[in-house]
This record gives sequence, C-alpha cells and structure tokens, in this order.
Amino acid sequence: MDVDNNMKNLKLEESASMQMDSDVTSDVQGKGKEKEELTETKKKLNIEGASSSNFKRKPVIIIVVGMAGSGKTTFLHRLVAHTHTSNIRGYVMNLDPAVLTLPFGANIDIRDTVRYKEVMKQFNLGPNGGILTSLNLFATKFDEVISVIEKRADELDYVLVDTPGQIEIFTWSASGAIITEAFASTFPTVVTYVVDTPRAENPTTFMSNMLYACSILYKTRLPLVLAFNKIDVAQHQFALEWMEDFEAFQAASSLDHSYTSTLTQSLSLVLDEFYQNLRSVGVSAVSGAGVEAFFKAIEASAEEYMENYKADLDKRRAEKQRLEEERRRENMDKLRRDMEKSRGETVVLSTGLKDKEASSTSMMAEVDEEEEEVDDDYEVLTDEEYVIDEDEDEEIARFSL
Ligand SMILES: Nc1nc2c(ncn2[C@@H]2O[C@H](COP(=O)(O)OP(=O)(O)O)[C@@H](O)[C@H]2O)c(=O)[nH]1
Ligand SMILES: [Mg+2]
Repeated sequence: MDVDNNMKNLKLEESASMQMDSDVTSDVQGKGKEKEELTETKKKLNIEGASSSNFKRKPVIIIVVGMAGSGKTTFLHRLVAHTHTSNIRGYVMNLDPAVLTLPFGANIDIRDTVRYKEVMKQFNLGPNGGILTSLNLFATKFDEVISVIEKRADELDYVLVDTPGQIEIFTWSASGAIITEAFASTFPTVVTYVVDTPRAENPTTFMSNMLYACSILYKTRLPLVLAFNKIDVAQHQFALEWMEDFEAFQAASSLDHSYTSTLTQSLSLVLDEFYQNLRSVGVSAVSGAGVEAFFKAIEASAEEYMENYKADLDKRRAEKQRLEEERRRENMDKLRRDMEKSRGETVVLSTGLKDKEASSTSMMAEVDEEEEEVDDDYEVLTDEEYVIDEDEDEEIARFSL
C-alpha cells in the first residue's frame, strides 16, 4: 500500500492553505468561514439527501477510535501488515494532524493537506484547538476524499482510518460527524473502539471506556467492534466476564468503597443492553494476536450494517427530508401571506437581532428607497434573498443536530 498519487493530485493543500492565508485575520472570522465551508461541504457531500443508489457494498470503512495511548496507530500498523500478507486490498487514511511519524505509509494523510503547526500559529490556537481546526479544514474537502475512494471502490476491500490521539476531537466535533456520516452514507462503515486492556483492569477505567464506547455507538448509530488491545500484557477474559455477568463486575468494583465505585456498580446494570449490541475481540497490536478474529468481527458488522443500519439510515434521512420539506412549505406560505399583505410593495423585514422597539414597527413600515440604504438597523431583502436565507438557516440547524 504505497502512497497514492491520486490524492496528491487533489491539491488539497493548496486549497486549505489558501483558505488560511487569504481573508482570515482573526479567530472569529476564521471560525465563521470554517463553519460556512463545513456547511457547504455537507451540501456537496449530500449527506442529508444521499440516495441509496450510489451506495457501495465495498470497501468496508473501519474507523479506529479510542483513548489516547490505547494503541490505535500501532493497531492500524498491525492491520496494514496483515492486509499485505493475506492479500486483502486496503487503503489507509491518517486523520491525526499532530502525529510526528507514522509506522505505516498512509494513502491519504491529513498532514499532506493541513499543516497543524501553521494552523496553530495562524489562528492563535493551542494544541487541541490546532488539531480540531485542522480537522475542520480537512473536512471541508472531504467530498474529494470520498470521490477518490469511490473511484477505487472496486479495487478495495477495506479503508482503515486512524483518528487523532485525543478521542473527543474526532467523536465530539462537527467535522468528525461530517467525516463519519460522509463515509456511512457511501460505504458500509464500522467503528472500532480500541481499549487499553491492562489499564481497563481497573473497574472504574473499564467503566469509563464502556461509557465512552456506548456514547459513540448511540451518536454514530454505526456497528461497533470493541478491540481489547495489548493482550500480550494482560488477557481480556476479565472484561468479557464483566460484560456477560454484571454481578462479577460488581464484585470486582465493590472492593473499593468510594463514591465512584458505587456509581460504577449502578452503571453496570444500565450498560447490560449496550453489551448485547456489540462484538468484542482481544488483540495485540504488537504480537498480532487476534487480528484474524478482528477481521471476522468486521465482516459480521458490515453485514449487520447492510441489514439494519443502512435501512435505519435511509429511514432517518427520509424523515428528515420530509420534515424539511414541510418546514420549507410553511415558510413559503408565510412568505406568500406576507407578500399578499404588502401587495407586492417592498417591505422591511426584521432580522430579529436588532433593537426590539425598532423591529416591532419594521413590518409595517413602508420605507422610501434612499432611507433603506442608509439605515443599517434594517435589512431589506427581496423575495428571492429571503428564501435563500431560510435555506441557509436550515443548513445550519441541521448541521447542529
Ligand atoms: N504491549 C503492547 N503495547 C502496545 C500495543 N499497542 C500499542 N502499544 C503501545 O502503546 C503506546 C501507544 O500506542 P499508539 O499506537 O501511539 O496509541 P494511540 O495514541 O492510540 O495511537 C505505544 O507505546 C505502543 O508501543 C500492544 O498491543 N501491546
Ligand atoms: Mg495515534
């Protein structure tokens, strides 16, 4: 799996750094533009309205997430090595802009597109802000990434995706959601949550990992595979036991009488349902143990994706589209009524952001053209502009869902 020249041709770097260099003069401006671009990308990717007709059964996308240091990158390296020896055709994507060296050659690397240190300097950000902003910038070009993979779809079995060290940067950011949804609406997508097994021997650490994995499952609504990593150091049998039998977990956590232990015990009851919904495998990124079982779990999850998740995704999309159309129709009716009321004459619409007193009279006011131009308390919109504005608001509203 050598570095793919196709990706280089995309000139992602050029466009992203152009965006950084040009009119971004302050944080606020930068963020606004970023948001605009993300919204635009979402439109381009057609995430909301993607039809299932362009959906492909292959490659299966494996998004690897997990706490910092759990071994995501090392595990990915192991998976890449496995694909080489077993004739599996795969693509590797690195989404961690801050990683210094990668043990594998990534076909698509965020670092080829965005320079994280430059982003930190230009936007005056700390390390986490820098990683997040870099990911946002990359997400604005994600439609191009998807089309590169689409072109290669027939030649690929898997796309392995490494995510930033700090889990929340990917799992709780708008760009993480955009990237995940873009994948999931085009290919079968499975999330792999990597657990640091030796550390998870502590019941409280185990519980924080499970809660995190659970929240990712419900947020992404994608099949999830738990990869208990580092089994060369500690076997993961205890974890399987805790997941199957909450009494065993309670017994282990009751040794400690702190508040967290009581909370942890209660949570184990809640998570019972969650445990039924996933597959878990023990792996070692260092020794290579469990990799075969891992790929089997991925295959089964991809099947499950096609059977359940895909249908659910289509249903959610159709429902969202229906609601949007309804909202749009209501807005159009409102606009028509307003137009009838004004009998075709220009009216001043309130932006809702300005001085209340002024806005209360704004709808009634019939203002003369010159006055409108100088008065920046009001925004005069033509019918067409009004409709466009509504659409934009909706995009932003959907985006924050
Ligand atoms: N013993 C052992 N160490 C591992 C294994 N996987 C990763 N590590 C170590 O865990 C540390 C963090 O790994 P890394 O892949 O950078 O974690 P990431 O932040 O999740 O990408 C490194 O020192 C790795 O050598 C494993 O399976 N066994
Ligand atoms: Mg890493």
